[in-house]
Amino acid sequence: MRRRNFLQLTALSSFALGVGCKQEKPSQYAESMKPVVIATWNHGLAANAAAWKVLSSNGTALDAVETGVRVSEADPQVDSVGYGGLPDRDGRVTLDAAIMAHDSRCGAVAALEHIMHPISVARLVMEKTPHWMLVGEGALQFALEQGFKKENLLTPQAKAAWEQWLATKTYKPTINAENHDTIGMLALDTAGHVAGACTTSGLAYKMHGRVGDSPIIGAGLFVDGDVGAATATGLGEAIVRIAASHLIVELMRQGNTPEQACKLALERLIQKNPHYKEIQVGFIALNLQGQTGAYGLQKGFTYALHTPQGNQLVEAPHLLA
Ligand code: SD4
Repeated sequence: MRRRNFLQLTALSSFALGVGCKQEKPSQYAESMKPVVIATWNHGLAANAAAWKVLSSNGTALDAVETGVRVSEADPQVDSVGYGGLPDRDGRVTLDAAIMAHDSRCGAVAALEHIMHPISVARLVMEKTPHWMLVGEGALQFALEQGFKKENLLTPQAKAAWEQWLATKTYKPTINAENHDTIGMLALDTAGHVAGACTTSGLAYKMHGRVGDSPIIGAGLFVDGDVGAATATGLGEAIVRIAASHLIVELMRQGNTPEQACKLALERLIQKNPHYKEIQVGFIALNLQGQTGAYGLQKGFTYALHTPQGNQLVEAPHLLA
């Protein structure tokens, strides 16, 4: 896949990989590490750059994560998010997204069709309705009422890939080392608030109506303003079994670094998913001191980290040999 073509391992990775060190002086660390934004996969770099514009002008983490992931949603080259996303097995592009703020407000959409920016619809579900999630036709109806434009999100490239898949006549959608790309993004702003967003077209060639982990608060995304935030990418069916993002935040609350928390969650995930060797899952996490961490189940999970020192792509450590 394209994103692996320009992997850079830099000096920053030793910071990003965290090496499990606990913070001696959290308050000083906080001073030096705000703002910060971290996002999954190679396309997280472009998303981070957009988020950084918001953060560096003292914008909120919530605005930053929404602005950031919209870049991937609009990019036809990113085939697991928004426009250009691979369709379900019936050829329909159905989108899942969630957003969460430091004060625990959250919004989500699932199985939403024809709308390029599901993350912005999720934010409006949070801000303008008494609910946290809308799905399918109801989510579309709400989006149209809010002024979003109905569009065809199936690009010729994604349609061709689906037609090729149809010809195989097998039904075993998987998320292995190559089939994934969901963007999850976490940010800490200059005011010390965290927020997160996660948006995806989900598992390629899924059954129509299938919803993954990404829009499920606690599974694909979780934010706690007292602790930090976490988000997930990979096979949703495996991630929901351990409510992974909530678990990671709770592990950080208990004193683990973001990297340790991501690793421990993956250890739990393999206990609960006997077929773990066939799938890929990746987690990223951020705490209130601006410390970040990530872990992949298998080799190849990359993430983008933007600190005041710059925007870098990092390969996460991985659990399986
Ligand atoms: C899902 N977690 O729908 C998503 C897919 C994903 O990168 O992460 N793709 O299960």
